[in-house]
Amino acid sequence: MAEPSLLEPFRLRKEDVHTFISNSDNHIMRKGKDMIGFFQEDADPDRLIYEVFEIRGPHSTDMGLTIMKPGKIGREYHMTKGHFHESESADEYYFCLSGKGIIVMQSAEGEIRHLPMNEGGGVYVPSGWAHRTINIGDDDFMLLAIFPKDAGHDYGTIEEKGFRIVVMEVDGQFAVMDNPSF
Ligand code: PAN
Ligand code: ZN
Repeated sequence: MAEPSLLEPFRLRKEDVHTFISNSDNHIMRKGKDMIGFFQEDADPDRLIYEVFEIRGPHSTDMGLTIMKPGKIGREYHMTKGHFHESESADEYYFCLSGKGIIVMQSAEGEIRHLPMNEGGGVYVPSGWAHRTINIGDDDFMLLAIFPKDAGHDYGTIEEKGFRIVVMEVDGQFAVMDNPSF
């Protein structure tokens, strides 16, 4: 594995995400073909849904910048796969740099929360809660996430069962609905 990058003090605004991107250690792209089974309908395999640029911090935390494209698959808004952290103690902080979205969180016991995320706002994801973000706006939805190095990402549980709720477009508005396949 590459050595962690040594970081200078920096700030991050929506205008200068390119600086973060050009310093990133890892780039993940999720297209329709990478998300088969996550949406109720399958997306065009080549459609870009979101990208993540990660910077490994030199000490206890890593950072991820997620850029989600606007759009829907059928009536379901673009969303991330969503995951639990493998480490039981790994919590996470999310900050919205631009756009309009929702974060859904679900505990191992099935308790569910959904919170709006808009430019300038942040959200705390406690340890033990799976999390997924959804772009309900017409523009890119950009998020900075900060998480412990040893967090680990468990995608399998969500891939198999999904979240208890889905976010769909109904009459031109977003609506949070029970997931029929949960
Ligand atoms: C984020 C997510 C990112 C992409 O950096 O990894 O938004 O979502 P998925 O990992 O679910 O595809 C984070 O929560 N890191 O822990
Ligand atoms: Zn996470």
